[in-house]
Amino acid sequence: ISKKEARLYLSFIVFAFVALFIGGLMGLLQVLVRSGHFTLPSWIDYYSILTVHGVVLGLVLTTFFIIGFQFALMGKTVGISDRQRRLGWLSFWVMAIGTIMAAITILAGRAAVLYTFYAPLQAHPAFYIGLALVVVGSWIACFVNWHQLAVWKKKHPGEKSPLLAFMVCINMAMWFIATLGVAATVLLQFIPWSLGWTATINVLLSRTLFWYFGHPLVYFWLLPAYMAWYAIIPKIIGGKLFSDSLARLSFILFLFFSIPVGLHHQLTEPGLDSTWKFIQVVLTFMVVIPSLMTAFSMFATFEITGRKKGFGGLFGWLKHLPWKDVRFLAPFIGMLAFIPGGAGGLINASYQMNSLIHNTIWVTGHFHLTVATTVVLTFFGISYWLIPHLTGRTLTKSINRLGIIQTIFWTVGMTIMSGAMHIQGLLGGPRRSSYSDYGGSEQAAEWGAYQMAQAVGGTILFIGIILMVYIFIKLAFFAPKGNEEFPIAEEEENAEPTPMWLENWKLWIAITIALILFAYTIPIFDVIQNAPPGSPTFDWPIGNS
Ligand code: HAS
Repeated sequence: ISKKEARLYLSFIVFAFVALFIGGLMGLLQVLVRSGHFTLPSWIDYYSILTVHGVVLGLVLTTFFIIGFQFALMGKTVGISDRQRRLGWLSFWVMAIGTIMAAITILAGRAAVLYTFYAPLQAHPAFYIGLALVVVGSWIACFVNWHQLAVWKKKHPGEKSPLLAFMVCINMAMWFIATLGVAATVLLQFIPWSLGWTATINVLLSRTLFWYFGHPLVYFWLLPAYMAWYAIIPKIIGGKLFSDSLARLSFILFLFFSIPVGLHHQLTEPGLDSTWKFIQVVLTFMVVIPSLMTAFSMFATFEITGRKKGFGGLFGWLKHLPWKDVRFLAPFIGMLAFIPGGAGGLINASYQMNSLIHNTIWVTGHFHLTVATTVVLTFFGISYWLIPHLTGRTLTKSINRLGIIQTIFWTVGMTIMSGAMHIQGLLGGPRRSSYSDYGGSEQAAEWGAYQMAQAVGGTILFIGIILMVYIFIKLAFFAPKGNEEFPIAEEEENAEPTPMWLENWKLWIAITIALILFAYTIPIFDVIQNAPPGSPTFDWPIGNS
């Protein structure tokens, strides 16, 4: 890999690790405050910290890591030209400037609007302009990635595209279509409103457009982890990819069903017809299918590899897995976490059960299992080989051992914290609130022990973050020089050849758009027609002063 290329990919990843440290620190403050045993100094506002935590980890760490990783995958599989690389830098700088603008606004206390930032909360215009820049920067990356694949295809007529490049382009297609919703609400609603050009805002429209983007956002996080599970983990365990066609099909299904499902975040919301909520719940259950296909494929890969190595018996093949290799262990624990994490998602999506958990801290527990464990542990697993590969160093035995300790800290901390969040949520504990005994209420008294457990789990996790940042610095600057492998698996010999129709991009995009139009046209029309024209700025308890 050329130095110039490596520098581009690494810049995105460095940004992500800085975000990890800042966001993690804010997370620690939150669990401490919620435990009731710690008060923030009067000049720090709880909701500003919660906003930094959500924005920096949920939006910045993820987006920067993903785009850096995806660029590295594209560079490796289809190549990158000088011009594409320069555009990659443009994407980086536009996103970085946008992030810094938004971060300064939040730290100045002018954007305590949480990472979902929908109305009626209002932030300073610089926050929205910053976010718009992040989106525009990411679009540049989309176009570069698509162009990279197009150039490759031109040079290789009639050949199927490399699997990882195909996956990156699907993820970017989904991202592009999804971000149109958030771009619309930011440009047409929030910026004019925050600048005082319009006196009111259609709250329901802003929330609906946000969730049109907000749900595919979670799959934008998940799919790079799936790229590693499908195409990289098999190589690390000494096996092969179970089926190229199955992997492609599952990504296509994600493209179809990730977007027309946002209403499952708004099931309790008045002003939306329940028929459409129900339809989107059904579509939500469709988006579960590609995850089940992935689980099947991973089991198949593990079992086939184990049996080929001669491990028999019902579960004997489990023994062959390289448990002491952190490049495998961290993502594997991510997979395990996705079993309860995904099951929780099914509960959330079930129309009736949603009313039990909505706006409780159960939801926070759900996404700490899914994004903060499944996705983040897989990203850590990727970092152990990608960073030394980019910096011309190697993952030594001692760093590997430290990585295993880090993984254990993460697993233990997250199990305690997320488990306690799930239970407290079922007992009615609200999400997004600082500590209160609710006037001595009996129900609130039941939550105390779980809040303490979250503080304990959160503290263990913070140690995990410090360890990870230390490992990152070691891998980037101090590990011995060498060549770390970029592991990409080949397909099993006896797999059926991948049919070419799986690359029918026009058809996939057309079906995606048709599904979106079906699921969203009438709800959006209703929201514009029937919702009250606006609502006053919401000043309490989260002020916009
Ligand atoms: Fe979710 C809320 C439904 C997946 C993230 N979700 C959230 C929020 C976030 C989030 C951030 O329907 C909060 C948003 C906010 O701030 O308000 N979610 C689902 C469903 C799925 C799902 C149906 N969510 C995710 C993923 C996320 C994520 C992935 C991030 C990466 N979620 C919801 C709903 C809400 C929600 C409602 C709104 C709640 C409310 O009312 O506010 C599905 O995609 C899940 C399908 C997954 C599975 C698991 C498959 C298992 C696999 C692992 C295999 C393991 C192996 C190893 C092979 C069915 C693939 C095994 C080896 C052995 C040896 C055992």
